[in-house]
Amino acid sequence: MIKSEICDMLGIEYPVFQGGMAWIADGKLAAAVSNGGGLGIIAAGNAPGEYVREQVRIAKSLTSKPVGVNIMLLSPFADDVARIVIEEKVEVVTTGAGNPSKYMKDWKDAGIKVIPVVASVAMAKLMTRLGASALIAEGGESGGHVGELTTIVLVPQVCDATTLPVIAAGGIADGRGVAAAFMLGAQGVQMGTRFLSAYECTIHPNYKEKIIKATDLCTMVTGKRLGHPVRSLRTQFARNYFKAEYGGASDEELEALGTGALRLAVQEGDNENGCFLSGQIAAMVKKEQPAAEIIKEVMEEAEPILLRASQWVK
Ligand code: TUI
Repeated sequence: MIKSEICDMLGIEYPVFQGGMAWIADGKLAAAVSNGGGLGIIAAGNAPGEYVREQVRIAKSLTSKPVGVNIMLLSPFADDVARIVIEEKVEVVTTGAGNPSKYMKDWKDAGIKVIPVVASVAMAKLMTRLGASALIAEGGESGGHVGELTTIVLVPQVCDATTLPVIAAGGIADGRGVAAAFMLGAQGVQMGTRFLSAYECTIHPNYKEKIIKATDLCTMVTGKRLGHPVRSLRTQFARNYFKAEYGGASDEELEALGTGALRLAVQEGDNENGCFLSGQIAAMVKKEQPAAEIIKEVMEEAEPILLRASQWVK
């Protein structure tokens, strides 16, 4: 059994976080992951604070285990959500797509464990200084908002820059990825794309099918021109957006193209206008299965790989 410091710190059985996927990671999915021994995380995304409060209450009605909330810092509702996680006594807050410095003191005073996503060494150092409990080092193989560095390059540098436990994210969907993350110095993993295939993940069936049928070169990054690069499946929508981006569309036209695209993918399975966020590892997601089974399977796969690694040492 693979146990690490992060398991004791958070009171979880397996060092596995479920990524806070906007429009996707609701209270039901988070509770299923937490009941399976990982850390389930509700995504605030761009949703109003009251939606997040409702999802926290749903999760807490379904599990007695700790549950986290991911705050997407580009959201117009980030301030509201930052307050609501305190009111709802959420145990763990993760943050994404920005710098959470201005909230850190209030969260820490409320006893919340703050685990920011960092995409650079500078951010890792800053978050360590401001009292984060751990760090998620997310490489650009991940789905959604992406940084510049890959997981294999980012994780060891973040490990060197901090004394905190590091959770690796981006490109991890099976035991080999978990073992590799541990080899790089991480002591836990966060997976997003793999949990898209969980039974308890209530995305549109078209979305699940696209993930399960995905192949190695199935994702692309759009949005760089407006400063918010996002990795998604290489659908007609993504190609059209990319063409508009580099074909002279105005900023306003690009904003209009992107508006509502995540919701259209998740709720309507809209092939033409939906933006199906996905990590590069989608090709390795093979079937629908319960969240608890995913966690157990991935961690059990990692064990013999980690044990075997020492055979090469002569
Ligand atoms: O946040 C994510 N992934 C996301 S958020 C999202 S919703 C969205 N919608 C429209 C535009 C943009 C996002 C979909 N997927 N992952 C965590 C993550 N955070 N990856 C990289 C970062 C990051 C990047 C820069 C964290 C901190 C950072 O610091 C920059 C700074 O402010 O110095």
